[in-house]
Amino acid sequence: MLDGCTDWPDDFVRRYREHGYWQGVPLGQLLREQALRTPHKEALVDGHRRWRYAELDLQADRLAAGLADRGLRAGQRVLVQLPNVAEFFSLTFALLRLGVIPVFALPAHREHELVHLAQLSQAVAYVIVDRHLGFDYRPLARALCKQAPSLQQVFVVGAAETFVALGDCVADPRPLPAPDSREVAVLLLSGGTTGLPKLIPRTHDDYACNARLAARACGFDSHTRYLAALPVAHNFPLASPGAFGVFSVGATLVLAPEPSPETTFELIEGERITHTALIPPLVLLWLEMAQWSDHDLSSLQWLQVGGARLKAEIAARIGPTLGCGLQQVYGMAEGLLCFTPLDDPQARIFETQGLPLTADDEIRIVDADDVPVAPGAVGELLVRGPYTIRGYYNAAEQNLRAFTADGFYRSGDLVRRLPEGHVIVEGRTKDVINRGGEKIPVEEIENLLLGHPLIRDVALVALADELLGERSCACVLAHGEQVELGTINAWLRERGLAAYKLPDRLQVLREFPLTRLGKVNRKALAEQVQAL
Ligand code: OOB
Repeated sequence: MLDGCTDWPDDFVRRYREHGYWQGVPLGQLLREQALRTPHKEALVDGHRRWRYAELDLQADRLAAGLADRGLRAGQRVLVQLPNVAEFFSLTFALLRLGVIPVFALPAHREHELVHLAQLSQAVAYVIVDRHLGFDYRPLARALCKQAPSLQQVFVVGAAETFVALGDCVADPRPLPAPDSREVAVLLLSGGTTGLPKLIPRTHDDYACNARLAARACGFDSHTRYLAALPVAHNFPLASPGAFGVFSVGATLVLAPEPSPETTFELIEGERITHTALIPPLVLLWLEMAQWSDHDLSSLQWLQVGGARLKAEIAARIGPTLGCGLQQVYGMAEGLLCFTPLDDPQARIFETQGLPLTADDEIRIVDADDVPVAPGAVGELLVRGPYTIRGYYNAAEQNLRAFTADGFYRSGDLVRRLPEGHVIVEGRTKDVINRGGEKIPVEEIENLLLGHPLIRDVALVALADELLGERSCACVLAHGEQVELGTINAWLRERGLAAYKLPDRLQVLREFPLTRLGKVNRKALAEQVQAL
């Protein structure tokens, strides 16, 4: 396995193979098999572009050959920051076929996040689109290259300016040695744990298992027309089941440039979409707009919702308003996926986050001392299984904290389980703010803010919010002068912080409430500020 990654112990490898989770097929081959089976079937729709399976397969082969000619080699990492465009997939499959490992940044990430990702992964290349939703990624690439010396090449989808156009990196397909399915296929970003974002190595075997079994749990078949409304760089629309789930059954993927109802309702009607996935704040927006819209949404069969807790009252409005079924999804880029079964009674679908995907997802719910809690009680969810990582990439020290000695991942989520096994997410122990599904690592923002000349001390806390579930509030002790949200956020933006991580509110205080041990009492602080 790639250096810096933690492999599963041999007995687990044997078990996951015997039980059929790991099928020994690299992800690039999944597309090849589908292209041989149904070459003329529509694989991918991006605006006016429609690629059949044979075309997507050929594009990936041509790019793989072209990128190999430009020096990319198996085991190297490439930072990929693409929105929902067709090239995301031709490129991803090209890299997968070469054994080059994509590191998926979100389109919303900026210099601050990208420098960290490039350094952590030692990526040799960076792939962007020229512009998307009014933002030009080329100046960002120039700034990034100055700070991340490992980046030797930048490839651009669209107008390349001083860089190389991805469209020019094609060559005649040629046979390439297939990567080992036990190798790392992709590096995903963690939204999950305390501290700076970490990289999650997912192997061909485990990620294929993730997508294939998720597709089954969600009832995908070759007639499925899935709309990717969320950014496909995220694990949920990428492989849970998302795009890879779609390709695993020979279905059709339709890409939305952004998830607003204005854009997506038209696509649902025009493309006869059957399935899609959203985070809770978007559900609210869709429900609101559906009452006014005269778009025909009747093709929509299932709406998957995950990323943050969905309120039962909102869940209950989905069927009557959108005319489709709801499936709750509780997942994490580190692995574990839970889905409400499609045929569960309504109450279960509204009030739980579903059942683990496989019988070999071992779940432990423990107290602060790692002792299992009584059945039905709330505790931290620990998990081990055929598609859950055993360690972050190049993070030996953090891995000691994030994993138990016997290989369970500490999710940092507080959950309880019903007697039938359904998981209900009740809270968390980790220092992350879940802003409607977008994860804000508290420590990362606090460390940045501590660098501001007017800020003496800071604690970033989550406040309850109707739309987002949670929003972030920077509580600060200031040096004399006035500090204001606008100026602080402008300052953070200058440092290249992604917009979704900017504090929603700023509260200047004289002092922080402390715990008996003299640490900031975040819970008391959040309550105090919420009440102001
Ligand atoms: C998904 O993945 P990540 O890696 O961005 O975030 C994982 C964390 C979980 O540990 C949990 O804290 C939270 O997001 N979460 C939920 C949730 N789904 C995820 N909290 C409450 N209710 C839910 N339904 O967010 C993700 C990955 C794959 C599929 C779906 C979501």
